[in-house]
Amino acid sequence: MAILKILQYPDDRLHKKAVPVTRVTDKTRLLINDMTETMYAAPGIGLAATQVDVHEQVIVIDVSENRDQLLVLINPEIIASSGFSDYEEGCLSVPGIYGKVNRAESVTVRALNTQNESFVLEADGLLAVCIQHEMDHLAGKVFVEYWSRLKQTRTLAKLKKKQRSTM
Ligand code: QAP
Ligand code: CO
Repeated sequence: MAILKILQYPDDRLHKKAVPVTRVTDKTRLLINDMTETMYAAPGIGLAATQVDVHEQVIVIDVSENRDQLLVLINPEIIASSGFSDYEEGCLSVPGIYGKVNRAESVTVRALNTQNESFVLEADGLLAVCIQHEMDHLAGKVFVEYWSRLKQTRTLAKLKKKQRSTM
């Protein structure tokens, strides 16, 4: 296993659109193992392949308290959604920046597991928010891009300042 480098916002590669995995193979499972290790080490609750510069539709998530309920979503599709929520979100690609995004409260997702089998999952609460956040990454969208122009400009300034101070 290996810890992968996580792309840091702003980076054009975070805007690439991920392609579906044609067949889940050992190569896919290797990527998933590395992404899982990277997410737990960060530590984070979700990571999309886009964030490690692999533009395939693969997501790992673990929102559990004990960090022992890994969820892998390959080629995820939201087939139903309802309600509204506005959780305070963060992102491993945008460290130190947190803010609310309007999302669905519950989602039903269809995806493939690591054995190339299709399954359906109903999620709500933090898990539902996390699934939507990570699926946005696969579509090339970062959560701060939902914010107003003003708030995005301030966010970029803050990130730039932080970059300078850690050089
Ligand atoms: C996405 O984000 C998420 O700023 C996953 O300094 C987050 O794992 C979806 C992290 C919240 C819904 C709600 C962020 C770690 C981790 C930071 C993460 C940081 C260190 C973010
Ligand atoms: Co993120």
